[in-house]
Amino acid sequence: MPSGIIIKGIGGFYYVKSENGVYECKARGAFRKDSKIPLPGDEVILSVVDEEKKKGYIEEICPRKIQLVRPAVANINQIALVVSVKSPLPDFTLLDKLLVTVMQKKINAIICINKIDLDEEYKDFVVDCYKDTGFEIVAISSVLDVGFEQLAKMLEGKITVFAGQSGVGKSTILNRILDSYVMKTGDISDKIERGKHTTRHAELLELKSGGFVVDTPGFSSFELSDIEPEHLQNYYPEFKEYIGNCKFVGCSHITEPGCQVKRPWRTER
Ligand SMILES: Nc1nc2c(ncn2[C@@H]2O[C@H](COP(=O)(O)OP(=O)(O)O)[C@@H](O)[C@H]2O)c(=O)[nH]1
Ligand SMILES: [Mg+2]
Ligand SMILES: [Zn+2]
Repeated sequence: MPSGIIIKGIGGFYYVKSENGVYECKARGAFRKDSKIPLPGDEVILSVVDEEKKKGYIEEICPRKIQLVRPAVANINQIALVVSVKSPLPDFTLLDKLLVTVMQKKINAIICINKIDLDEEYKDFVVDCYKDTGFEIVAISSVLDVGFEQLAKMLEGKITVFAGQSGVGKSTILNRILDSYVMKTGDISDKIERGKHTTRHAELLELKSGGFVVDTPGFSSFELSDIEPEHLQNYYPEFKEYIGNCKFVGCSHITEPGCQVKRPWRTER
């Protein structure tokens, strides 16, 4: 039986991309007994009932490597966290929460700094803030037409979810990337729709380079799961060289005197 990857699910139908094209499938396999619900990103085994009309059944869901809850998508390789230098200003707390979460889930992250045409200096400041984290950083502007090649390289052959506040330019970036890199030349109206809609169902959009991207409507809130306050420091890679040098044992790096984690930041700015 052929295998494929679910690219979207709508109204009980799942669209499965396989070697021979995209099949419209219903779920029927034994996995339903375990109330396992197929997700975009799932690798599945399907049985074809009509080759001409491209219809089939999902018979089996392969074990998931990873699963996100919001957006509900499986087997992603990385998350591109998008902030803009202006309109809106970066929400650093949200960005940090997302970075902590991806580290906890052991997902790779890319920090995309968008709309750099609006404030070059502030872009440098944001890069400076995150340069020691070890995460990949890319600066983008659709107005100046920069950063897209670098970003496209980072997306090659991977499933990447785009996340960030609404208005930072996620859909613009994706339309742009899909314009230049999409496999099939998509229908124009379809593309406009895609830009307008705040996508409710996660959908895998295929890149020419073999990877997929997933748009999200943006996070208004985000919950960190199960991290003890004293362990939070371990999710900031740039703290590592200073932790343990603070004056007080158990320093929370907030207001304690002699804190070495805060010190370099205070003196440099
Ligand atoms: N100046 C500037 N504006 C941009 C850029 N990218 C997107 N925008 C604008 O930002 C607004 C929000 O973009 P959108 O892609 O819908 O953001 P999303 O909510 O994150 O999907 C739109 O008005 C875009 O035209 C950019 O590189 N520079
Ligand atoms: Mg959008
Ligand atoms: Zn400290």
